[in-house]
Amino acid sequence: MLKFFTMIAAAILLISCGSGQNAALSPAEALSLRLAGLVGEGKIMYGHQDDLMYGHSWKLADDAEEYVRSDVKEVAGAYPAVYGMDLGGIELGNEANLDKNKFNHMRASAVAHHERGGVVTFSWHPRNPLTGGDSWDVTSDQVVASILPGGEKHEYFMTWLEKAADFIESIKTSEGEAVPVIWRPWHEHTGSWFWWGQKLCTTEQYKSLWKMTYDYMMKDRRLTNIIWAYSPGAGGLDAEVFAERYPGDDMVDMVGFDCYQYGSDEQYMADMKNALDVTEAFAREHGKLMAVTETGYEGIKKRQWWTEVLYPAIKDYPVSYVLTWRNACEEHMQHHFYAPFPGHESAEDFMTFASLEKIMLL
Ligand code: BMA
Repeated sequence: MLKFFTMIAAAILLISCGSGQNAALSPAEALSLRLAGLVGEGKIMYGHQDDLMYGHSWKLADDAEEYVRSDVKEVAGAYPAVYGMDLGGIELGNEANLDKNKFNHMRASAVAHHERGGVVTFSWHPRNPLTGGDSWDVTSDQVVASILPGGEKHEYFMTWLEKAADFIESIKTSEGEAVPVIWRPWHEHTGSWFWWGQKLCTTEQYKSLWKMTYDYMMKDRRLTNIIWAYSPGAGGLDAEVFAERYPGDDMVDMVGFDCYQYGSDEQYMADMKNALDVTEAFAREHGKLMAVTETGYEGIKKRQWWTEVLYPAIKDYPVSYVLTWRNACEEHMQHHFYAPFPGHESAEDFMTFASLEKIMLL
C-alpha cells in the first residue's frame, strides 16, 4: 500500500515540478496529494450523489442559504466525505440541472462541502448536441463525429464546453481560492447507452473527444482545479476493454468504474471483484489514483448490505472513494435511492459501516 502511495505522490510532484510554472501546488495537485495520502493510510472515503441538494423525502428550498441537510448525516451523524453532482443542463445555460438542482446551489454547496473538508466530484450528462435529445439518445452514431473539429456541430459544442468550464472555474471560496473538483466526463463509455458510448463512436473519436475536452479546459482555459477521472462501466470489463479508449496518462489522474447491483449479492460482489482487479492493475501500472466512481443497490433491499456486501467487496483495494448514487425525492421516484435515510431498514447497518476504521465520512 505504502509503495503505491509513494509512487502516486511522486508522480504528482514530478508533474507539478515539471510544469515549471511556480513552486506552489495547484488546487488539483494539492487535492491529488491529499487523496494519495489517504489511500496510503488505508482510508476509503464514502461518497453520495446530490447529498446536499435533496433526500428521500425532502428537497432544498429555492431560497436556501446554507447546506446542512443530508440523508447520510441524519443517519450516521456525519456528512459523506465525497459529494457528487452532475452538470447536465449547464451546456444550455439552464438555471437547474437535469435533476432540478439549481446551479447556484450546486456551486455554493460545493464550496461549503470543500470548506468542511470534503471532496467534490462532477459527472456530466449533457444533452445530445446533434439530435437535441438527452444523453441517452443513441439514435445517431454520428454525434461524436459531428462535434469534433471539422464536424458540423463543432463550434456549437465548444460553447457547451465553455459553459461547463465557466461553471467549474466559478467554484471559489469567498477568498477567491479555486475549489478542486474530480471531473468525470464521458463516463460509462464502454456501454452503449450514452451518445458517446462504445457503439456510437470509434476508439479514435472517443479519444479525440476526451482530448478536445481536456485541451480546452486545461490549455485554453488553464483551469487549475480539475482532477480528471476516467470511468468505464463495470459490465464486461477486462484489461483490454479498460485500456481500449483510455485517453492517455497525460490526460487522466484517476481511474475507476461504475458498478451497480441488479441481482444477487454474489453477482454484485463478483462484478465488483472483477472491476476492482482490472482497475487496480491498471492504476498501479500507470501510477494513478483509483475509485469506485458510482455504485449502489437501488432501494438497498438488504438490511446488512453495507457491512456484508459493499464493505467486503471494497476493503482490500486501495480505493480513494466509493460513491453511491442519489436518493431521488420525487413522489414517483421513491424507489430510486442508494443511501439510507432515517427509518430505512439498512440505516443501522450503515452506521456500523460508517464507523469502521477504514471508512471515512466527515
Ligand atoms: C441516473 C438516474 C436518473 C438521473 C441521472 C443523472 O442514473 O438517477 O434519474 O437523471 O442518473 O443524475
